[in-house]
Amino acid sequence: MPGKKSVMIVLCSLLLVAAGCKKAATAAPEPAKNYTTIDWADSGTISGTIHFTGKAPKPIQIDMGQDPVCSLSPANFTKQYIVANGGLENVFVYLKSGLGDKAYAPPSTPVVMDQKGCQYIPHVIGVMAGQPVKFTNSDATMHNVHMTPSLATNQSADISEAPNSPGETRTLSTPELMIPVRCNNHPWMEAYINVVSNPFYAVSGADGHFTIKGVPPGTYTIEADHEQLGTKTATVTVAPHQTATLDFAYDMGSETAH
Ligand SMILES: [Cu+2]
Repeated sequence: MPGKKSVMIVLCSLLLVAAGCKKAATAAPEPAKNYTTIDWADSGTISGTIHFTGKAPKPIQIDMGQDPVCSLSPANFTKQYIVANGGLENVFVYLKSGLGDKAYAPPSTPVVMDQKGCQYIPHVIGVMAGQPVKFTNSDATMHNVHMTPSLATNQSADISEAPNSPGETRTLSTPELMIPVRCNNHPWMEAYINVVSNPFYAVSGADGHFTIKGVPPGTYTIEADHEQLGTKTATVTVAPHQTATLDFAYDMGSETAH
């Protein structure tokens, strides 16, 4: 039966030759693993706040005048430091170690990063290694997704997306934090992708708060990462049905107290 499948195989082989096999290296299926599923009945929660002290640069309104479509969008501000009530937004928090040999299957549902109002939304995302990221364009202008991982095992991307494009999907295979995404058409557009090996992660919200649910009982190293201020780690013990509180504090070390 020389059906669709064999045609696909021939096509793929040709593409591999053309692409120097780079794509195949990351797209190869992983060997079957004994995956652990989240035990919601016996798990705990890690919850806390990313505190910020000192004086952060105030968000600056971006001049989007170079693109008439962008300039019609709502005002767009820099997102490096968003502090509200002493809490820092857009900090990626994840379970760095302590799971032992537990492995979790990457979801097949993509994490979506949209281009809307000539900015990436959300500004910071988390995704599991092997889980797709979908880049969509909700704007009536041409955008570009230029993703530049540092690790050779994660494939970079440079995707042009037409107005109101339904989007393209890419998958990163290896854990790596704060992979930058920029738009070649609009130099102010910037976002970060965090690839991790387990589903226990969160991004701090507008008040600096984060919550990670479904964590199996145990003692873990948790890491927080901010695009400018870097990483901080802490240890936390999670008990069944309990919420363990874990706060992090970043300080710009300025003359202004919080
Ligand atoms: Cu753009």
